[in-house]
Amino acid sequence: MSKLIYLNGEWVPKDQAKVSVFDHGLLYGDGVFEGIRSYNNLIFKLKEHLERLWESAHTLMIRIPLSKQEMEAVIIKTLQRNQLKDAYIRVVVTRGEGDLGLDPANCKTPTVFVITDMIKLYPDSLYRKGLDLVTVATVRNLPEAVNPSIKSLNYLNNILAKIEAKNAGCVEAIMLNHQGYVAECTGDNIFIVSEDYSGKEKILLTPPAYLGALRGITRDAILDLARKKGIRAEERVMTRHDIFNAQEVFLTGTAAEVIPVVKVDGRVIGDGTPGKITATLLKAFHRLTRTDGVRYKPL
Ligand code: PXG
Repeated sequence: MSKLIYLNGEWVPKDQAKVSVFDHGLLYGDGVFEGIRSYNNLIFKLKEHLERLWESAHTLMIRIPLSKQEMEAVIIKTLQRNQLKDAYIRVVVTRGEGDLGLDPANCKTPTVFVITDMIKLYPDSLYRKGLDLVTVATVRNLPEAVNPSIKSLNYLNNILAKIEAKNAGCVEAIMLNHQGYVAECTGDNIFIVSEDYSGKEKILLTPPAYLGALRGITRDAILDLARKKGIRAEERVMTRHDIFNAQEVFLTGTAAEVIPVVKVDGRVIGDGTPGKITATLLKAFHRLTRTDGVRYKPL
Protein backbone atom coordinates (compact mmCIF):
# COMPACT_ATOMS: atom_id res chain seq x y z
CA MET A 1 0.00 0.00 0.00
CA SER A 2 1.35 3.41 -0.96
CA LYS A 3 1.84 5.82 1.94
CA LEU A 4 -0.77 8.54 2.18
CA ILE A 5 0.33 12.12 2.68
CA TYR A 6 -1.90 14.89 3.97
CA LEU A 7 -1.59 17.82 1.57
CA ASN A 8 -3.74 20.95 1.79
CA GLY A 9 -6.91 19.29 3.01
CA GLU A 10 -6.60 15.98 1.19
CA TRP A 11 -4.88 12.64 1.63
CA VAL A 12 -2.96 11.70 -1.50
CA PRO A 13 -0.64 8.78 -2.36
CA LYS A 14 3.06 9.52 -1.86
CA ASP A 15 3.83 9.72 -5.60
CA GLN A 16 1.13 12.35 -6.08
CA ALA A 17 2.11 14.47 -3.08
CA LYS A 18 3.72 17.36 -4.98
CA VAL A 19 4.13 21.06 -4.30
CA SER A 20 4.61 23.79 -6.87
CA VAL A 21 8.05 25.02 -7.98
CA PHE A 22 6.64 28.45 -7.09
CA ASP A 23 6.15 27.49 -3.44
CA HIS A 24 8.17 29.89 -1.31
CA GLY A 25 9.08 27.02 0.99
CA LEU A 26 11.17 25.73 -1.91
CA LEU A 27 12.20 29.05 -3.45
CA TYR A 28 13.31 30.72 -0.20
CA GLY A 29 13.13 28.18 2.61
CA ASP A 30 10.21 30.30 3.78
CA GLY A 31 8.30 28.00 6.09
CA VAL A 32 8.31 26.09 9.36
CA PHE A 33 8.24 22.45 10.40
CA GLU A 34 8.10 19.98 13.25
CA GLY A 35 9.48 16.48 13.69
CA ILE A 36 7.28 14.48 16.07
CA ARG A 37 7.20 10.80 17.05
CA SER A 38 4.56 8.34 18.05
CA TYR A 39 5.31 5.33 20.22
CA ASN A 40 2.81 2.49 20.40
CA ASN A 41 -0.16 4.68 19.43
CA LEU A 42 0.90 7.58 21.67
CA ILE A 43 2.03 10.84 20.09
CA PHE A 44 4.81 12.10 22.33
CA LYS A 45 4.55 15.75 23.46
CA LEU A 46 2.15 16.61 20.65
CA LYS A 47 0.85 19.74 22.41
CA GLU A 48 4.41 21.05 22.88
CA HIS A 49 5.33 20.39 19.24
CA LEU A 50 2.20 22.18 18.01
CA GLU A 51 2.89 25.07 20.35
CA ARG A 52 6.43 25.40 18.94
CA LEU A 53 5.13 25.15 15.35
CA TRP A 54 2.64 27.94 16.02
CA GLU A 55 5.33 30.07 17.68
CA SER A 56 7.71 29.62 14.72
CA ALA A 57 4.90 30.53 12.30
CA HIS A 58 3.89 33.54 14.43
CA THR A 59 7.40 35.00 14.25
CA LEU A 60 7.46 34.52 10.46
CA MET A 61 3.91 35.92 10.27
CA ILE A 62 2.61 32.78 8.56
CA ARG A 63 -1.03 32.15 9.42
CA ILE A 64 -1.52 28.40 9.68
CA PRO A 65 -4.91 27.77 8.02
CA LEU A 66 -5.92 25.15 10.63
CA SER A 67 -6.53 25.36 14.35
CA LYS A 68 -4.26 23.36 16.67
CA GLN A 69 -7.18 21.01 17.27
CA GLU A 70 -7.67 20.52 13.55
CA MET A 71 -3.94 19.91 13.07
CA GLU A 72 -4.03 17.30 15.83
CA ALA A 73 -6.95 15.57 14.08
CA VAL A 74 -5.09 15.66 10.73
CA ILE A 75 -1.97 14.10 12.29
CA ILE A 76 -4.00 11.34 13.95
CA LYS A 77 -5.93 10.60 10.76
CA THR A 78 -2.71 10.43 8.73
CA LEU A 79 -1.22 7.93 11.22
CA GLN A 80 -4.41 5.86 11.21
CA ARG A 81 -4.74 5.84 7.43
CA ASN A 82 -1.15 4.61 7.17
CA GLN A 83 -1.72 2.09 9.98
CA LEU A 84 1.30 3.31 11.90
CA LYS A 85 1.63 2.83 15.63
CA ASP A 86 5.31 3.80 15.83
CA ALA A 87 6.09 6.63 13.49
CA TYR A 88 7.99 9.75 12.66
CA ILE A 89 5.67 12.63 11.84
CA ARG A 90 6.85 15.57 9.75
CA VAL A 91 4.50 18.58 9.77
CA VAL A 92 5.39 21.31 7.30
CA VAL A 93 3.78 24.70 6.73
CA THR A 94 5.24 26.87 3.97
CA ARG A 95 4.46 30.44 3.00
CA GLY A 96 2.67 28.93 0.01
CA GLU A 97 2.70 29.37 -3.73
CA GLY A 98 3.45 32.85 -5.07
CA ASP A 99 5.27 34.87 -7.70
CA LEU A 100 9.03 35.05 -7.98
CA GLY A 101 10.18 37.66 -5.52
CA LEU A 102 10.74 37.55 -1.79
CA ASP A 103 7.62 39.43 -0.75
CA PRO A 104 5.57 37.08 1.42
CA ALA A 105 2.46 39.01 0.39
CA ASN A 106 2.79 37.26 -3.02
CA CYS A 107 1.61 34.08 -1.35
CA LYS A 108 -2.07 33.85 -0.60
CA THR A 109 -2.41 30.49 1.17
CA PRO A 110 0.17 28.55 3.14
CA THR A 111 0.93 25.02 1.99
CA VAL A 112 0.38 22.42 4.71
CA PHE A 113 1.50 18.82 4.56
CA VAL A 114 1.98 15.96 6.98
CA ILE A 115 4.21 12.98 6.25
CA THR A 116 4.12 9.96 8.52
CA ASP A 117 6.96 7.52 8.11
CA MET A 118 9.69 5.68 10.00
CA ILE A 119 12.97 7.24 11.07
CA LYS A 120 16.18 5.76 12.37
CA LEU A 121 18.89 8.31 12.84
CA TYR A 122 21.77 6.40 14.39
CA PRO A 123 22.53 2.64 14.41
CA ASP A 124 22.03 0.77 17.73
CA SER A 125 25.78 0.20 18.05
CA LEU A 126 26.31 3.96 18.55
CA TYR A 127 23.93 3.95 21.54
CA ARG A 128 26.10 1.24 23.13
CA LYS A 129 29.51 2.67 22.16
CA GLY A 130 28.75 6.40 22.13
CA LEU A 131 29.47 9.07 19.52
CA ASP A 132 32.71 10.74 18.54
CA LEU A 133 32.02 14.43 17.81
CA VAL A 134 33.91 17.36 16.31
CA THR A 135 33.38 21.06 16.80
CA VAL A 136 32.95 22.67 13.40
CA ALA A 137 33.97 26.07 12.06
CA THR A 138 30.45 26.97 10.91
CA VAL A 139 29.03 29.17 13.66
CA ARG A 140 25.38 28.68 14.68
CA ASN A 141 23.05 31.31 13.22
CA LEU A 142 22.93 34.52 15.20
CA PRO A 143 19.69 34.88 17.18
CA GLU A 144 19.38 38.42 15.82
CA ALA A 145 19.69 37.13 12.22
CA VAL A 146 17.84 33.82 11.80
CA ASN A 147 16.96 32.83 15.36
CA PRO A 148 17.70 29.11 15.95
CA SER A 149 14.58 29.02 18.13
CA ILE A 150 12.53 29.24 14.93
CA LYS A 151 12.21 25.73 13.52
CA SER A 152 12.25 26.99 9.95
CA LEU A 153 12.77 25.29 6.59
CA ASN A 154 16.05 27.20 6.33
CA TYR A 155 18.47 24.55 7.62
CA LEU A 156 21.55 25.50 5.57
CA ASN A 157 23.45 26.58 8.69
CA ASN A 158 22.96 23.08 10.11
CA ILE A 159 23.62 21.36 6.79
CA LEU A 160 26.94 23.18 6.35
CA ALA A 161 27.93 21.99 9.82
CA LYS A 162 26.75 18.45 9.04
CA ILE A 163 28.95 18.41 5.91
CA GLU A 164 31.94 19.41 8.04
CA ALA A 165 31.11 16.67 10.55
CA LYS A 166 30.93 14.05 7.81
CA ASN A 167 34.17 15.28 6.23
CA ALA A 168 35.77 14.70 9.62
CA GLY A 169 34.29 11.18 9.81
CA CYS A 170 31.67 12.09 12.44
CA VAL A 171 27.88 11.74 12.37
CA GLU A 172 27.17 14.89 14.42
CA ALA A 173 28.93 18.17 15.12
CA ILE A 174 29.08 20.63 17.98
CA MET A 175 28.25 24.16 16.85
CA LEU A 176 29.43 27.22 18.78
CA ASN A 177 27.64 30.53 18.80
CA HIS A 178 29.17 33.76 17.53
CA GLN A 179 30.78 34.36 20.95
CA GLY A 180 32.45 30.95 21.00
CA TYR A 181 30.07 29.39 23.53
CA VAL A 182 28.59 25.97 22.91
CA ALA A 183 25.19 26.28 21.22
CA GLU A 184 23.95 22.84 20.11
CA CYS A 185 24.48 20.18 17.44
CA THR A 186 23.14 20.15 13.88
CA GLY A 187 19.92 18.34 14.82
CA ASP A 188 20.28 17.67 18.54
CA ASN A 189 20.75 19.55 21.82
CA ILE A 190 23.77 18.88 23.99
CA PHE A 191 24.04 18.03 27.70
CA ILE A 192 27.01 17.52 30.00
CA VAL A 193 27.30 15.98 33.44
CA SER A 194 29.82 18.01 35.38
CA GLU A 195 31.40 17.48 38.80
CA ASP A 196 32.86 20.11 41.10
CA TYR A 197 36.58 19.83 41.97
CA SER A 198 35.79 18.06 45.24
CA GLY A 199 33.93 15.41 43.27
CA LYS A 200 31.00 15.71 45.66
CA GLU A 201 28.32 17.13 43.44
CA LYS A 202 27.25 16.17 39.95
CA ILE A 203 25.19 18.57 37.93
CA LEU A 204 23.44 18.20 34.58
CA LEU A 205 23.97 21.19 32.29
CA THR A 206 22.75 22.31 28.88
CA PRO A 207 23.35 25.67 27.14
CA PRO A 208 20.55 28.23 27.46
CA ALA A 209 18.49 28.38 24.25
CA TYR A 210 18.99 32.15 23.92
CA LEU A 211 22.68 31.56 23.18
CA GLY A 212 21.69 30.06 19.84
CA ALA A 213 19.92 26.74 20.20
CA LEU A 214 16.53 25.31 19.42
CA ARG A 215 14.55 24.80 22.62
CA GLY A 216 14.29 21.07 22.03
CA ILE A 217 11.27 19.24 23.32
CA THR A 218 13.42 16.24 24.24
CA ARG A 219 15.74 18.70 26.02
CA ASP A 220 12.85 20.01 28.12
CA ALA A 221 11.70 16.46 28.88
CA ILE A 222 15.22 15.46 30.03
CA LEU A 223 15.58 18.51 32.29
CA ASP A 224 12.23 17.58 33.81
CA LEU A 225 13.08 13.89 34.26
CA ALA A 226 16.46 14.70 35.82
CA ARG A 227 14.89 17.06 38.37
CA LYS A 228 12.25 14.46 39.23
CA LYS A 229 15.08 12.00 39.90
CA GLY A 230 16.75 14.49 42.24
CA ILE A 231 19.57 15.33 39.82
CA ARG A 232 20.44 19.04 39.86
CA ALA A 233 19.82 20.29 36.33
CA GLU A 234 20.46 23.78 34.95
CA GLU A 235 20.85 25.79 31.78
CA ARG A 236 24.35 27.27 31.85
CA VAL A 237 26.74 28.95 29.43
CA MET A 238 29.53 26.51 28.54
CA THR A 239 32.75 26.35 26.54
CA ARG A 240 34.53 23.48 24.79
CA HIS A 241 36.77 23.23 27.89
CA ASP A 242 33.70 22.37 29.99
CA ILE A 243 32.75 19.66 27.51
CA PHE A 244 36.25 18.14 27.33
CA ASN A 245 36.32 17.89 31.13
CA ALA A 246 32.77 16.67 31.67
CA GLN A 247 32.09 13.30 33.28
CA GLU A 248 29.44 12.53 30.71
CA VAL A 249 28.15 14.06 27.50
CA PHE A 250 24.98 13.17 25.61
CA LEU A 251 22.72 14.55 22.91
CA THR A 252 18.95 14.77 22.79
CA GLY A 253 16.47 15.04 19.94
CA THR A 254 13.20 13.62 18.69
CA ALA A 255 14.94 11.26 16.29
CA ALA A 256 18.01 10.46 18.40
CA GLU A 257 16.20 10.43 21.79
CA VAL A 258 19.20 10.32 24.18
CA ILE A 259 22.55 9.28 22.72
CA PRO A 260 25.88 9.14 24.60
CA VAL A 261 29.03 10.95 23.44
CA VAL A 262 32.44 9.50 24.38
CA LYS A 263 34.90 11.65 22.46
CA VAL A 264 34.95 15.33 21.44
CA ASP A 265 37.70 16.83 19.23
CA GLY A 266 40.00 13.93 20.15
CA ARG A 267 39.43 14.34 23.91
CA VAL A 268 38.10 11.28 25.70
CA ILE A 269 35.04 12.08 27.82
CA GLY A 270 35.06 10.56 31.33
CA ASP A 271 36.28 6.97 31.11
CA GLY A 272 35.48 6.79 27.38
CA THR A 273 32.28 4.78 27.79
CA PRO A 274 28.64 5.94 27.98
CA GLY A 275 27.92 7.34 31.44
CA LYS A 276 25.60 6.17 34.22
CA ILE A 277 23.45 9.29 34.37
CA THR A 278 23.07 9.16 30.57
CA ALA A 279 21.87 5.54 30.84
CA THR A 280 19.48 6.39 33.68
CA LEU A 281 17.97 9.28 31.73
CA LEU A 282 17.71 7.27 28.51
CA LYS A 283 15.80 4.57 30.41
CA ALA A 284 13.53 7.13 32.06
CA PHE A 285 12.96 8.79 28.68
CA HIS A 286 11.99 5.46 27.08
CA ARG A 287 9.52 4.86 29.90
CA LEU A 288 8.04 8.33 29.43
CA THR A 289 7.54 7.85 25.68
CA ARG A 290 5.58 4.69 26.40
CA THR A 291 3.26 6.26 28.93
CA ASP A 292 2.92 9.95 28.11
CA GLY A 293 1.29 11.33 24.98
CA VAL A 294 -1.86 11.81 22.93
CA ARG A 295 -3.42 8.40 22.31
CA TYR A 296 -4.99 7.47 19.00
CA LYS A 297 -6.89 4.36 18.07
CA PRO A 298 -5.36 1.96 15.59
CA LEU A 299 -7.53 1.76 12.46
N1 PXG B 1 18.41 21.32 17.57
C1 PXG B 1 18.10 21.34 16.26
C2 PXG B 1 18.80 22.28 15.37
C3 PXG B 1 17.10 20.48 15.77
O1 PXG B 1 16.77 20.50 14.49
C4 PXG B 1 16.83 19.58 18.01
C5 PXG B 1 17.80 20.48 18.43
C6 PXG B 1 16.14 18.71 19.01
O2 PXG B 1 14.81 19.16 19.24
P1 PXG B 1 13.63 18.18 19.64
O3 PXG B 1 12.46 19.07 19.83
O4 PXG B 1 13.46 17.20 18.51
O5 PXG B 1 14.04 17.50 20.88
C7 PXG B 1 16.45 19.58 16.65
C8 PXG B 1 15.40 18.67 16.15
C9 PXG B 1 15.99 15.07 11.19
C10 PXG B 1 15.36 15.49 12.47
O6 PXG B 1 15.23 14.85 10.22
C11 PXG B 1 15.85 16.58 13.16
C12 PXG B 1 15.26 16.98 14.34
C13 PXG B 1 14.20 16.30 14.85
C14 PXG B 1 13.71 15.20 14.15
C15 PXG B 1 14.29 14.79 12.95
O7 PXG B 1 17.23 14.99 11.12
N2 PXG B 1 15.78 18.07 14.93
